[in-house]
Amino acid sequence: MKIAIVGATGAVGQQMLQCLEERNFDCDLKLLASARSKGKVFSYRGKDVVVEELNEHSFDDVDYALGATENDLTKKWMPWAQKNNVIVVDNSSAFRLDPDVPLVIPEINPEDIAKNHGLIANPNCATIIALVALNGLNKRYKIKRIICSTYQAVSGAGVKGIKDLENQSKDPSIPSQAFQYQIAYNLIPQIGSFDDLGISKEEWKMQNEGRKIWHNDDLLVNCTCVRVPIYRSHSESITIECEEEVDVKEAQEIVAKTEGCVLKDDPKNGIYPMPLDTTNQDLVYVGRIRKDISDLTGHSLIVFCCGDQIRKGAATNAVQILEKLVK
Ligand code: 2RA
Repeated sequence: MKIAIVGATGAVGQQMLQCLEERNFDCDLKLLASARSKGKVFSYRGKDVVVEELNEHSFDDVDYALGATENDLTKKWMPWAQKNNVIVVDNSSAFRLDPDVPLVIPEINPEDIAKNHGLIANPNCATIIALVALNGLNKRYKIKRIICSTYQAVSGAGVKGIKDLENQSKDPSIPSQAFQYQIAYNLIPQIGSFDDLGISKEEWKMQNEGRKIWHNDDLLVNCTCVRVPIYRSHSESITIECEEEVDVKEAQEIVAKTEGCVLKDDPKNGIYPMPLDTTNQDLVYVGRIRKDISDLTGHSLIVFCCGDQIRKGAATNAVQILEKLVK
């Protein structure tokens, strides 16, 4: 079985390679990237793999592909893959809302994988981290509305974002490559362009994608997405309004048993999720669970969660989908 990683030298592509290696995924691997990266050598299961330049014949001998390129490039190479009946798991946002394309978090809607017509989309990182944290609570309390503030790591903007933070942490005068403003010692309340409602592209994703993943077209979400000077983990402060009355102790027990989650909730003893703790591992940490005192109906709960954006927010989720595909 031959698997291609498309965009193999970017932050997500490199993490996909590492995830496959960690899982000792039995396959021949093809690494595809731009001409700039052609000839670079990486190791996979003890063998050297040389990066090849992506072109229309790249998929002639490929069975599955993991997509780790931006939207425009993804739209260019997807037909090349589909012409060869390659099954693609794509991390870009290009096809996420296409009705014929399953949008999957394996812990939540694995049954949707089988509905694919050759393409499965990976949700946005902030969506994955929030919905994994909330999935058990949604099953028990039926979430109607989500109000979410995200604190998104620079890795969401790829290698350039990581480099900006590295450089500016030493010398803040170094101009940003990935952001409009200095990111070190700063916060930027913009991820993606704004529409006429003043909502950014990133902020629409959680509602649009959450509705598709949870099969709930009535889900209402209001997001404020902020870029923060953290390397790899996204953090999210989330208020959920539910159909059922919520109970904090029960909610803690539910989260502790929710697949993909770790309960970190003993604030008086300094136990709560922090981005440094979730960096470079695949679980979503959830804590600070408490009733929303501003909702007198008792139907609202607040949680705080953290997850590694490059791993569970992108690469690991895609590899988990691939594992279910090839089983
Ligand atoms: C970001 N979620 O954090 C977007 C894309 N990875 O920039």
